[in-house]
Amino acid sequence: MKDPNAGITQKQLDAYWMPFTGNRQFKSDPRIITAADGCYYTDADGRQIFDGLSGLWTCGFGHNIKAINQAIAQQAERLDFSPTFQFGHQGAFELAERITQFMPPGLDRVFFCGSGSEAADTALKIARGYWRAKGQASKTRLIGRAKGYHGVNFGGISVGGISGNRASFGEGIASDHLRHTWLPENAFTPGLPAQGAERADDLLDLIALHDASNIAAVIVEPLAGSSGVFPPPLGYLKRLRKICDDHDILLIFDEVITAFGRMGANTGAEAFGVTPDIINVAKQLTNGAMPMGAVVVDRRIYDCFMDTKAPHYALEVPHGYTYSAHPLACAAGLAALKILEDEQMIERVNAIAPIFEESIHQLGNAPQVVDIRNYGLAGGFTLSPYEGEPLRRPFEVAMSMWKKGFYVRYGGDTIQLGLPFVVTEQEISSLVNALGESLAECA
Ligand code: PXG
Repeated sequence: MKDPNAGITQKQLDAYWMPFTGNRQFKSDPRIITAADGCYYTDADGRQIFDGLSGLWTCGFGHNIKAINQAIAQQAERLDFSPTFQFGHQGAFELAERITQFMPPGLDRVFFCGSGSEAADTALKIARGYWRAKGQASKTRLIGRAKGYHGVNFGGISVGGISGNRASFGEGIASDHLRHTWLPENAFTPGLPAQGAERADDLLDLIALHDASNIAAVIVEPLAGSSGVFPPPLGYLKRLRKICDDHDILLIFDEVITAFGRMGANTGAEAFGVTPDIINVAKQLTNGAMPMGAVVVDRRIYDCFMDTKAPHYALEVPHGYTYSAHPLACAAGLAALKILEDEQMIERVNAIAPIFEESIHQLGNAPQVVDIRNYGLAGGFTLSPYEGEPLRRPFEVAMSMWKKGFYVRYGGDTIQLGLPFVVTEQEISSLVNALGESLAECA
């Protein structure tokens, strides 16, 4: 019998304050992961666990990708760290240009950071700085959307629309929120829901309230991910784009989950046919092997910052992180984007996505399932709550799945699936069968 705690002592368990984790529950029954390869984790008992969320939406290619590992190792030997304030290293420039090849035309200036949360706050600061540079300094308010997730820093939680992530922390920055796009009449719609484009008009109400002269930007996930996978209603993003254009408001797509393949396209912008002014990326950029985020901006935003009368040696934007464009992350990013292209990952997503869609919607009659949503290789289930305990059932389902050898994500009243791009039809079938059993057990 193996040690289920993998030799981790009680003192060690106590010392680690785990992120987004019920620490008391976890430490009473630890789930320790010791290795990963392909679509499977190994746990401390030696069990193989299927990775139903591609890590945390990070590892679309699966785990232990040799070309990425080698790129990181070789980079570490050559240049382990380089200051990126006032100095540059080759990988940063190379990766910036490479990223632009996956972005919609016009979005071709890249600011690096270390995570999706840093990308959110960076993009919001760039939006405010842009209007100030244009002499419209009153345009500071930032608009998010209910059910939106933009990480956990103060900007991100201010525009974020998951109240539980904000409730404990007091005042944020000046923001307001569109309503979410989930409508009961769309329940169980495969792909993009037909109803709800008019919810974009919420922005007109917020403009009437705050006035466009005080609004810097709107930030949305083209497909809301962590709140439970909510694809945009048909026509919604186009309408939002039009209103932003009409009122001189920047549109930011937070594509931390949707960029680099998961939507069966380079970006959600491409998948849904709408080009924002700024796109945030992270996660899949390095296939999760190194922490990295980036904010990709329309060239006219960059040019606006450069068009300054300040001395040529002055900073155009006093912003950046010690780990912006970290050499190891750049190496991982370059290797990952090469694989995305060479191994036709997007084509693979498009080939398997219809099978994923059909399979998960077979659970439409499973007990306690009140909605199923999907797009590309993202899927979300809403479960009916226990009386007075809305969060318990998804937790129980996810724990039951873990026991059966499947890692799925639970959050709020939802279960989320973000399958690896290299998943097989057989693996989808096993996962969906197990989920059906777990739902029945937790009915
Ligand atoms: N924006 C979006 C759209 C995200 O999904 C972040 C920003 C923040 O990224 P960092 O790297 O700071 O965590 C995210 C992160 C889930 C889940 O269960 C989703 C995320 C993170 C952890 C879990 O869906 N998304």
